[in-house]
Amino acid sequence: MGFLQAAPQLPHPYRSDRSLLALLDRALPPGRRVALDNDLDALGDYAQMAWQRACNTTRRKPALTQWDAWGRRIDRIELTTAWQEGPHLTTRHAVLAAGHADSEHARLEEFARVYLYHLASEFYTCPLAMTDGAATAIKASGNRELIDRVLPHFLSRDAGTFWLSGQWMTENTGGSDVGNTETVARQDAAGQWRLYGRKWFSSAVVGEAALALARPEGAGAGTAALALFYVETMDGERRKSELIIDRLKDKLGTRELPTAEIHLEGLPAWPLGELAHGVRQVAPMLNVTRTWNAICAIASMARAISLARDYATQRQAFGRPLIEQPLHAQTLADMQAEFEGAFALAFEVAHLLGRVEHGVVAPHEASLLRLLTPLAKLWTGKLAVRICSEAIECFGGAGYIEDTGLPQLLRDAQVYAIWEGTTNVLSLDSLRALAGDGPGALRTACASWLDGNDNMHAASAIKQSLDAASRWIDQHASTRETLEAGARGLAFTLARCAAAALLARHASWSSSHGDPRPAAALRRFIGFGLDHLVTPDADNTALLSG
Ligand code: MFK
Repeated sequence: MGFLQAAPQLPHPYRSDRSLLALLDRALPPGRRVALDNDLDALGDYAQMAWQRACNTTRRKPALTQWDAWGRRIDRIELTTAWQEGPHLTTRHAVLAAGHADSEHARLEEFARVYLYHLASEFYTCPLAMTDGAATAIKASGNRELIDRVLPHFLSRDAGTFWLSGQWMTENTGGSDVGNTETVARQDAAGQWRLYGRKWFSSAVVGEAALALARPEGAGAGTAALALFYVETMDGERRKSELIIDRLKDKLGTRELPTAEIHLEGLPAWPLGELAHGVRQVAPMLNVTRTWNAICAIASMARAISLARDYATQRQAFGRPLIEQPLHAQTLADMQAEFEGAFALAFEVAHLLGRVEHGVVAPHEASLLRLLTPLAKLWTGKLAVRICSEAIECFGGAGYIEDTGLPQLLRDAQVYAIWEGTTNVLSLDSLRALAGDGPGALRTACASWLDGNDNMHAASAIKQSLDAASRWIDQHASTRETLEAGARGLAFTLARCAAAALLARHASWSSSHGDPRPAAALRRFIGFGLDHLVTPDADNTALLSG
């Protein structure tokens, strides 16, 4: 046998992640930091084990069996090993419970766990995100009976009592335009609400509960007439007969995740609140799941870079390791710099969410959270695809080979730009946030993050891009079509400005603690440019005609 290339090794995802370690040291009081360490260490161990296990076993997919041998409808879904382990990992390490603890740092501590657990969980984090979002929306509804019934299950620290919740919004009529929802809610003779309709993307169908949008019978058309309902899916050990699983989706990625098409044929349901404005009621859930999306996106970037960097130290080409080849080293450094900006923004959203929920914020910070949430989601979703694509190229042909485990990183990353709203839908959502106090809140925040910073170049580049964005908004404020056509460029500009200012704050802290690397990342990040504004063409018809 001739030359054999060693496989890339995954460094410990917690102990080797200097961005996460430094963030927690900077942001958490020492007592909380120490208390968190055991869970993060254990989740890092699990992630390392799961990577090894995936490398050494044949990949499995969930399987749906609709009928038993005797003709009874059973809709049984067999899950992969990581999914079977999901409830135990989640409850043992308080992945969800931590986020609802009574502390302004609760969300930061939750999302540090999510970041480490995500890839090892094989996207079990998708229904966990839904469960976290459902817990948040139910709390916000103030529905005491429901809060007392479900929160002990959703936030349980015991796998035996833990429940997963889904979010059933998407229908054939639209993943984005949920105002077209066709599912109907009807009251039976006993006054019980029941749902009838088809839900097209149900990623938590193995769960015990869900929040579902439906149109009460006789209500008008459009978004405002929709109501938000809570449903339970199980009758003891059996799935309720009014919930029928039609099939599992055959997806580009996230194949361990049993995403299903389902029918509701009179499933009992309970309204969360008033029988209208369901989208307004589900919005707290959307904003939480979009934060999960951003954290999961940076987890994919971290994994891709970590493997590519390890490989670059071992793989020799043209007489030296790849890491010593100037262009390869530059490519890895560029990926790292973009990742550090994305990391800073995603975790700021996570921390801010907890601070807003606990009322420990400056006056502008609730509006800031409303704006940064879609910005972080849309920008990290796209960046994850770019970084994962670049990373698999770092392995040459090996990166294109299925059983290296590398192509899966790219296929899975594509979901971040789609799940919980596409890039364009999120760009339009950021216009909603900008219509309020968003622009002022972002300027105030960037100024405070840059306060006392001696990197004049970064401060000036951020200010220039924010000024350009403000001029752009003023210029197009009265032309809705133009504003919408340019919303993506505007959103990318604002996301990058916020990320750069946060990275500057972190670089300043790191430099004073003896680590110059975040400052180097900031220089590269600014070097890529912050301004992505494009003036949309007044008339795209000519360009788009066949
Ligand atoms: C990981 C595994 C993945 C597996 C594969 C998955 C593949 C993909 C499956 C999917 O389908 S994911 C897609 C999930 N769908 C979405 O995320 C919804 C996308 N659409 C939107 O986000 C729309 O913006 C939205 C439906 C929320 C609203 O659009 P509308 O119908 O035009 O409603 P409208 O009138 O603008 O907003 C209704 C209310 O909600 C307003 O408040 P008021 O009633 O007080 O006026 C809005 O201000 C409020 N609202 C909307 N978005 C909000 C919000 N409030 C707070 N935060 C937000 N983000």
